Amino acid sequence: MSCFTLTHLQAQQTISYCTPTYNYDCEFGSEINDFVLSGENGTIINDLATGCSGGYDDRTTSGDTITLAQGGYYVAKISTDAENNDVALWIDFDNNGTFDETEKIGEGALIDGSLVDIQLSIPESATEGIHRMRARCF
Ligand SMILES: [Ca+2]
Repeated sequence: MSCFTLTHLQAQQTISYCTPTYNYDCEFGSEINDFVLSGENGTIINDLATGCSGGYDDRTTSGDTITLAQGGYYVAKISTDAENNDVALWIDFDNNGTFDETEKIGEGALIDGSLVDIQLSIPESATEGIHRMRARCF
């Protein structure tokens, strides 16, 4: 099993990613507050109590990178401050700057203030390299 390095982070500075717009930003606590994901070789994203910064929060400056394996299954622990929210995650495997439906790696429901396990699945066909991940509440 080969691995690739994933980042929601510093990689791909030359790729321009869209900034999502929101109907509700911080008004109902509809942000991702905590995000924890453990990958291969002890890599981890441990992004806690990030709060709300107007909807979209660019975490690429945090420097966290994580290594995930092709065909691997992982569990992200995610919290929101909204009463309930769904969350979905994507990885831009082809580095084309868009998060396509075929690049969705997981989705689930969040509950106010609780860390919830969200199952993630990395396709066997995932392209090796450095990629950006996006998590979004909706
Ligand atoms: Ca893409």
